Amino acid sequence: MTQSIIDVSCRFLAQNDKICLVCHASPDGDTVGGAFGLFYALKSLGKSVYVESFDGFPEKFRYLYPDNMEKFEPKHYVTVDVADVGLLGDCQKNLSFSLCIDHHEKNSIDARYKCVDSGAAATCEIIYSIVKHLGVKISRQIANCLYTGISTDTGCFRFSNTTPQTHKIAAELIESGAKSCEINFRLFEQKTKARLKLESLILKNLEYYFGDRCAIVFVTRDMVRQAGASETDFDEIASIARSPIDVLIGISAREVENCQYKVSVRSNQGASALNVCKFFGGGGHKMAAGFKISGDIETIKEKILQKVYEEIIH
Ligand SMILES: [Mn+2]
Repeated sequence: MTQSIIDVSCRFLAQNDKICLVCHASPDGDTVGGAFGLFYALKSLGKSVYVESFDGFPEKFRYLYPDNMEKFEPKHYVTVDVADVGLLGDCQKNLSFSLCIDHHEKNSIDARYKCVDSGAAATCEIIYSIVKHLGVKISRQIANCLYTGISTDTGCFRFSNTTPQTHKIAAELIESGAKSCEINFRLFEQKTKARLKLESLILKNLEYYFGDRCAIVFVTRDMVRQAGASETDFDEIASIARSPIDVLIGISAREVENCQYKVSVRSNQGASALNVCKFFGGGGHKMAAGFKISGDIETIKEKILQKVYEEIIH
């Protein structure tokens, strides 16, 4: 990312006040961590600032946000980790945005200033540069926020978006007091009972095909009910089907409405999840893609397996 975009963004933030930072729907660690990292930095400069999430802030990020936040009529809206207005609440969609800070490849937010770097593993990497450039000392609180975002979006530094720069920033955040072990334990090891029950049902129903090179599972509404799972229990659930050692393509099809399925496809080196999903009108990244389909389980399964067969036997 060019330094000048950071310069422009910092000049805007330094020269303006009464700022509302906006998070995306189903807020994750990057949007919440990024927004609050910047929130604490701007607060330390004496600014009036608050964070808005129309979807609320998940309990699992309770350690990142303050008990009370004073709201006011903002002069400026700044989006954090929001790729598209479709990820905002109805009352936010038509706001005029002063600054957009993001790392998604396709960012369609209409903002006066755009600070978008698709080479960054997380929006929190960009916020890190902004905070440093603003001359704000990275406090322990800011460090915890930014570390949470980076660890979230890199799947604990396992995904291919992780760069040497990612590790360098993470190291500096730990030096500034980020509680990396505690955060990673919370994010990647600790689970609700409902989530564990859901995982056990998924493992029980996982089917293998093509000499174990494909694993597929249908997550029905009945299974979700049985587990007592809620929306947050589905984070990264699609990766379970890809985890068995010989699997090239792992598929999880979640029933969202009666006989309507949201299909998540994950692939390992040597196969493209995206190829499979494109055929069904979906999209995504090479190793992680998805699509929607309706019908009965057996018919859908047959169609998907046919396409997977073509993808892995070519
Ligand atoms: Mn992100």
